[in-house]
Amino acid sequence: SSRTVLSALADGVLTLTLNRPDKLNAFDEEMHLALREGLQRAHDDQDVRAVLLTGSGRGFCAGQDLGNRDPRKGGPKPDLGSTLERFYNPNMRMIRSLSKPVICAVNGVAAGAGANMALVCDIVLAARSAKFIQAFSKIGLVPDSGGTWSLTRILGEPRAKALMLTAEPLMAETAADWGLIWKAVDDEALMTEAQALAARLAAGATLGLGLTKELIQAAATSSFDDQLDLERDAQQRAGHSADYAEGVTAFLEKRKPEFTGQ
Ligand code: T3D
Repeated sequence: SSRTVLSALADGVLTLTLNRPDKLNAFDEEMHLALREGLQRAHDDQDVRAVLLTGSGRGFCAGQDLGNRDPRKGGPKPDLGSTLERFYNPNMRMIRSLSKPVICAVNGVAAGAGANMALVCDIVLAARSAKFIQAFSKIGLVPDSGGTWSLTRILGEPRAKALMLTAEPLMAETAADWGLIWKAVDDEALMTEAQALAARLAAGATLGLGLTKELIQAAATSSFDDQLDLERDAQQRAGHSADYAEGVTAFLEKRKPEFTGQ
């Protein structure tokens, strides 16, 4: 495992910490690959039942490391379509398709692909001092990492366009008021609260939570009838899980359930 993404498993929570603090955790190839490795572990390891993504230092993630894109250094122009295809997009897809909850603790500024990566996560908490910046337009690029999809769906065109065309920072509190994230939390409380939430989810009925995530994501493109069918199929699977049996037993015995994730 790499030092550019710290990876630690405790109580079923795999915490992945972006760790290039001097660059506000901007992405270079090594950090992309390290994040991919962490997400792959989250997928493969049965002991991982929730993921907590955060950043070290005062920033969450400043998007692409522009030091690696210096035109003054000469050479051919970079093929950014290829870097999205090879590095950004696979990680965004892994977060979204992971059948375990991914909590994001946005500890500081989230800019460019860093902002949009946060929005791919399932539950986003942000420090009150954190801001989200669709920085792309300032350097002549288009928003990526799903930003044109997420912001447009969540906020609608008027706010998505204003944020993306102007690159004006959006404070955590407003992001929460607009429904872009789950909540803004006092800076000092962010990590405690995010860890508690991640631990709670990691102690949950993992199969059911994974299916729930899948269903919600399918809703965007399903008809009502199709969605009812998907719910039927997912409920059938959940109904066969050990955690469902435990959940009902615990209810009837008036005690807390002890879910195993199976
Ligand atoms: O290229 C491709 O593969 C295509 C994919 C693109 C995806 C993208 O994400 S494009 C967007 C890239 N990101 C940006 O344009 C954001 C650039 N950064 C900023 O605008 C500002 O740094 C922030 C608004 C994020 C934070 O501002 P502030 O004032 O709090 O901090 P700062 O002083 O600007 O940054 C602190 C240090 O981090 C500084 O280094 P120094 O001077 O102390 O040595 C700064 O250069 C460095 N840093 C911040 N962001 C980046 C970065 N270094 C490299 N790349 C960065 N993106």
